[in-house]
Amino acid sequence: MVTYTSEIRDIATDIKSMKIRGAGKIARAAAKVLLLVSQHSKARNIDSFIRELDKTAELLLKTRPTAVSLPNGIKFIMKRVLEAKDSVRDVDEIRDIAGNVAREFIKSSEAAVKKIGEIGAKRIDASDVLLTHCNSQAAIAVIASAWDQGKKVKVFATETRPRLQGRKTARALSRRGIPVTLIVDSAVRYFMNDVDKVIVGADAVAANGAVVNKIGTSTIALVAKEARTPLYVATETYKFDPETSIGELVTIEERDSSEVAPKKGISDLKTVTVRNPAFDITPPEYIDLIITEKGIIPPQAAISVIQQEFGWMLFEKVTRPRIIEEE
Ligand code: RI2
Repeated sequence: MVTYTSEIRDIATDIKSMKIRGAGKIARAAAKVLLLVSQHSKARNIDSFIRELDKTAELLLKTRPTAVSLPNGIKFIMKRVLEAKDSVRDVDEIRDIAGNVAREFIKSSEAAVKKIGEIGAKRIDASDVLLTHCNSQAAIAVIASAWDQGKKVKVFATETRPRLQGRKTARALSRRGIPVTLIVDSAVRYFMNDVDKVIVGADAVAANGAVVNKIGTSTIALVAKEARTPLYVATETYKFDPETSIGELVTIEERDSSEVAPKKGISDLKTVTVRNPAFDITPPEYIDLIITEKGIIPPQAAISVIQQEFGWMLFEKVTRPRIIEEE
């Protein structure tokens, strides 16, 4: 039996309800859960402890299906724990190792966002007008870092229906003194000729360089292409999806209709169906650069990142880190 404290359950529920959201943040929250399980586990032996981590991973992976940062973060931690399994003396030692690896993941994930900001800011010119969509810590890091270097950028932020996360972006940028114009998603084409660069985050990057991000990103990319406005994606390398290199498709999360229209009055009408996909896919031809913490790459180089970062995972068909057999 896994000892789930209320804190652990709350984090899982908050990821599902999107109280905790953003691909990077949910990966860090998942790592924190594994850290808490390691601290609270009452497992008497090494195998039982690993089984507890595995069960917890299963619970976490059910929360949100699209952002690959979540399974990649979990697999990173599980891999390190399993590597240590045969050389530890007892369950306390493996618990310590699991906790330390989870802490290490959280720290390196935060450092990656900062680094993306520094690297990405080099591609922003003084007085650029930028456009961003949804609420991405990585994209905000680039904008904020450019601003901190004295580049007097201005930003269009889309409100991002249906959950209006663009308002969070407007708030975050405004707190730094950055001028922001908040627009409805459908005004993107109206303003695109005033924009120098589009910068968005990612929930997953496929082996062919396609980027999965908040619904509406691919439409913005289309409009940017028409206006010859470059589109940059800011993303940590742990959002690259190794399974796409063996032909797996990224699952697009479809959320409840109530986020789009109230159940009473609209979505209860007999002939009305409400659809609410949370993400879409922007093909590589619409992406100019991908800014990662390891450097800037063209989307076509995504496969190299996957080989370098996740070579160990390739050809291991792991939809969840089921490492040891059920009892
Ligand atoms: P960071 C978000 O997904 C948005 O799609 C955003 O662009 C992406 O995660 C990356 O965010 P959601 O959780 O990791 O709001 O850059 O559905 O913060």
